[in-house]
Amino acid sequence: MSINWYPGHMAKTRRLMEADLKNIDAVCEIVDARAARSSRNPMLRSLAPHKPRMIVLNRADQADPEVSRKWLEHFRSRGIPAILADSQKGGFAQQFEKAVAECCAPVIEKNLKRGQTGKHLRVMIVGIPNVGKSSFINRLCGRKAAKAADKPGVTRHNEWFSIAGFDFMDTPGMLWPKIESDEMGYTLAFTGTIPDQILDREDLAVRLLMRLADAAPGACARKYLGRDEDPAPEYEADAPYYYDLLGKYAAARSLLVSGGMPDTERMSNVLLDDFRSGKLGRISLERP
Ligand SMILES: Nc1nc2c(ncn2[C@@H]2O[C@H](COP(=O)(O)OP(=O)(O)OP(=O)(O)O)[C@@H](O)[C@H]2O)c(=O)[nH]1
Ligand SMILES: [Mg+2]
Repeated sequence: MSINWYPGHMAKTRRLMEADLKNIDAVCEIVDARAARSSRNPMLRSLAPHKPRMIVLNRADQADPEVSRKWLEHFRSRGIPAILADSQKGGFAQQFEKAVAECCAPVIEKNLKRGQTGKHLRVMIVGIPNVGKSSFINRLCGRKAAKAADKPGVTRHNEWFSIAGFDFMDTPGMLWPKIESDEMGYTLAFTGTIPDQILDREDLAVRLLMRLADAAPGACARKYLGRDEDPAPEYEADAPYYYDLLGKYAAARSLLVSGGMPDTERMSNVLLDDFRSGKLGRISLERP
């Protein structure tokens, strides 16, 4: 696979971010709790190496809670303040403020020394596309301030939003120019970071089935076949077996093309949508 999705606006985003760095106190990276490795942008580390940073594991409602707890430990043990968030529900404001205070301790001290007690902390919210940056800000602001929608590439400009004590800068989702590893690229495709239009959804669905067999054994069998396990493999090779399985799920849901063959294309859409919307359960594709 060569996922090489780096539209022009991402290069522009990078330039704008660099220009705005002098105006901020901290960088808060929003990461997908279901894929906390692949959803971190390696470019961001080099972009602001000297700014205090923290991590929000968003979409925690869709991830395996036990795995998320391990990711929290992982980041905290490396000295990076981290919290879990469900930006559809909220309820993380206090924890977030505590984490910002932790990573901005030197800034807060400096402001106090200068007598600037009411000065807002300015936090740049960054992350890959569609991870929930704007939704996260909306939860903190308690209103639909920033535009958010279920597709990548919604936010197009840097924009400031304020609440008592804080200014947040929403930024467009940013990927890096070339996703080197196939596994990482597919993970980002499964979670909806890369638009499906540039990918073969059937191929993606078969690959997702292969990943789910490891990450959440039995989840698809329960959802689509009403049993705990998938039928045993009849083939040596993986891909034909999983393609066949996709057909079995399609048949069980009566998704058929004319002639009665399973409609694996429609089933691919169902599977990808179900995974992305959490209908297969709380599943984490990556562990620390
Ligand atoms: N289940 C769940 N859905 C979420 C969460 N956060 C965001 N979403 C959904 O994810 C979709 C994308 O959210 P946005 O806030 O637009 O994401 P973004 O990172 O700002 O996206 P871009 O601006 O396109 O980079 C929306 O449909 C949100 O409702 C979350 O914590 N849990
Ligand atoms: Mg956005």
